[in-house]
Amino acid sequence: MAWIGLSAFADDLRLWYSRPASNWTEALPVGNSRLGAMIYGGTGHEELQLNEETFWAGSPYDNNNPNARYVLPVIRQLIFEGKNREAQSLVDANFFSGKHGMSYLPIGSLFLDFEGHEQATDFYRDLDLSNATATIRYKVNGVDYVRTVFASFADSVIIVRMQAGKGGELKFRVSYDAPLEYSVKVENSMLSTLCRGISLEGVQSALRAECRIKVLTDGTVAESVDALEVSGAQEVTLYIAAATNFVNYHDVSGDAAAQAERCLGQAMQVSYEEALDRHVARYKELFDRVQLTLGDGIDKASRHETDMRIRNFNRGTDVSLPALLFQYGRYLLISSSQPGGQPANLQGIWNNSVYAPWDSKYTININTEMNYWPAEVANLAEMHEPLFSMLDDLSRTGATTARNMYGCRGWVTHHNTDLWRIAGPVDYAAPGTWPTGGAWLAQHLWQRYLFSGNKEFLQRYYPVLKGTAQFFLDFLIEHPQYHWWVVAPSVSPEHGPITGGCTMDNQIVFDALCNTLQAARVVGDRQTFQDSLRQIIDRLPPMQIGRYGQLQEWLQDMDDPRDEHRHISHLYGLYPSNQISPFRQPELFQAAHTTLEQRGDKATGWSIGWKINFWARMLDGNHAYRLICNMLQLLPSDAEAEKYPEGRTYPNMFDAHPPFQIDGNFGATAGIAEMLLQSHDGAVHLLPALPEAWAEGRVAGLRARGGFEVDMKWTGGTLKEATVRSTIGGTLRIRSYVPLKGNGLRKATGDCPNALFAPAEVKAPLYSQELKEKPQADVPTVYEYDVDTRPGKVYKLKTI
Ligand code: FUC
Repeated sequence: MAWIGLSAFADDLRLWYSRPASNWTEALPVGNSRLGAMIYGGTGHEELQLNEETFWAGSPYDNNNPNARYVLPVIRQLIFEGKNREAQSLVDANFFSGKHGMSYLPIGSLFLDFEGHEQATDFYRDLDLSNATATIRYKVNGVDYVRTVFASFADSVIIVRMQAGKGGELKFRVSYDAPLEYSVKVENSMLSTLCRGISLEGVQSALRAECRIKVLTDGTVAESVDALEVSGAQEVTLYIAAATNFVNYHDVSGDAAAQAERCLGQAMQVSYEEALDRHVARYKELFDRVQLTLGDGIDKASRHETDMRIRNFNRGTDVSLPALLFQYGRYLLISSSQPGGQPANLQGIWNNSVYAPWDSKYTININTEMNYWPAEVANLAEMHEPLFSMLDDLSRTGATTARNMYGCRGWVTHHNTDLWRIAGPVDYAAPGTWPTGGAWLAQHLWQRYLFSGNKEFLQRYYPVLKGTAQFFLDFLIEHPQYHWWVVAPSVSPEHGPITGGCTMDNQIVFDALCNTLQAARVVGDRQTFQDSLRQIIDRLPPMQIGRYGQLQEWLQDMDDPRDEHRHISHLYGLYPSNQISPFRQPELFQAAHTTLEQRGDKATGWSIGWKINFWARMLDGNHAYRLICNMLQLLPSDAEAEKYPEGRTYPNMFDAHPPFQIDGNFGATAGIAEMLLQSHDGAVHLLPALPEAWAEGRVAGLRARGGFEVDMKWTGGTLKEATVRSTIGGTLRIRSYVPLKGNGLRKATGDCPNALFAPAEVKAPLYSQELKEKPQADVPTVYEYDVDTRPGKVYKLKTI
């Protein structure tokens, strides 16, 4: 039996602990997108809490209220007359269906009970991000026991391998329980379980989850009514397969039992060793694309348990923990979002509650987008695919919503959706009146194109992107006072009144129309359509700078400089979009800076994740790092949230809103990447926001827009060398704080050399009458170079 020793390398990619988990946020997640398990690692009593990504409450339904169409003109009139409360009441009465979205459900837990193992010694458990396996080991009466768990990326099962250091010593009970109505059958060394979904808000339940738990062993297996008893074994392999009858958002005619059995049958055709090899090989193909070392490569901190590292992080001696956080986000995305599967929801795929916070569904006024921010830059483009497939679905359900509720072409989605791809407004007016969710999500299609240059991909998804623009061409209305074309009714997400033309909407509409226009040119759509987009783009509101020097959140200058609300939606234009750039609109950049200062550094988990990215875009590495410090504060458990009000990371490194939401993990991964590499304005910026705390380091495999892949090394806080691989050719414009030399490198001249990610043409900002002086931004000096690249070629750059 090979023990994993404790090493002291900064690149150590393990989360490890000397005790079993005592609650869910101490348990460790494995997943292959379809199946997920939270592993507690108990010695006497082990629990694997299980999920299957398509097990949700309800059945196909929609949540459109066609009354909206009839009251829409009145609501708009009220908003333009400043009667926002009256408008809100009308929205509340006519836009909602009483259906708030179905919840994502757990499929139960597998229990392993080892009598006499309660008092174990030499306990160790880990999750190894380098090979996506979890290990538990301990000693009882001088005998070593080891358990290895992985959710196979090659086969659609979870495999648990148990070994004893001495023949015949393994003896345990296998059982199952679930928080929902279920039944268990036992035969052929296998538990077959059936778990029923739930009805919610009048939507009948249609889904059932079938699970198969099969034991293979060199010992014996006895069967009781609802459990298996394994004894006299030295080795046991346990296979877990599960499936539901979900086929797609309008079809639930699948055969769950047959599918679970097919997965089990296929997985059992190969030996355990081969299954493990295949799993690890498939995973490494994705995970190993990016390496990040912070510090000098050797770090004493990684000798400490992960929860201790988080607890101590703010003492400032653990340089490499953010690298583990970065890679954990990549691990979680690989584990929760595989091609052909569902997109990662609010909790990825890991949920133990029938009534999870916010139903563990898709909140698309920030959270679902944030889940996918790392996909391209952190070199996991394939993981983006489930989101694209959801966009395909939403473009259909959302077309019905657009037509029935607003009488518009194209498609629309509001601030939430679920497995059934509802597109109507959810909850009530204040958060739910927001018809720009689908358009934001759809910008991921354009980003995928910018990172890959893949025209076939763009052609394939062009109708989805175009559908968002078509919706706005019909839906936008001229504001009678300002004469700009605005979205009304709407809200600045979860903040402020029902309104028209809030800044985030203006920015999202700008992207939806401009990016569709650029895509239309690539795929060769009609000139008349392109002209109609151009005309409206010219009539959108500009970004405005208010009396406190802030970027205005609304058309009216009504921001409160003491407001610390977690949503900073009007900075969408700074990140993830690039409408506010230090190099092109220094005044807007400064206004965004003022807004960030006003909102402060304290926030919920995902909001901290967003702020890391914002400060990276501010080119302020030390401030971005301060936000990482705020995120890496231990919250031992939800029960202790009051005692640890600043806690934002659980012992298992899941991000704490609190409660657990996975978006913060993904926001952190994207933010760390954004600190090291940015690609906006047609330029690839090397080390744009490196904090002093990361004076030494190296990174390999980050992706930039324009199809470039970048490796970098730095010492003393300064870039030393970089390697850029070009996948599709084209002009590479490099931005750096230090002068560079390299083959073919020449001083940059002219504008936007790379048509693939040229800067957005944003209107000049407007200033408040009360603002005495134009904001002046302190934009650092950069060196800019151009290289003409060829596909497949590598370009080596060094500092002079
Ligand atoms: C948005 C946020 C909340 C929470 C929820 C799931 O509504 O405002 O903070 O993250 O999504």
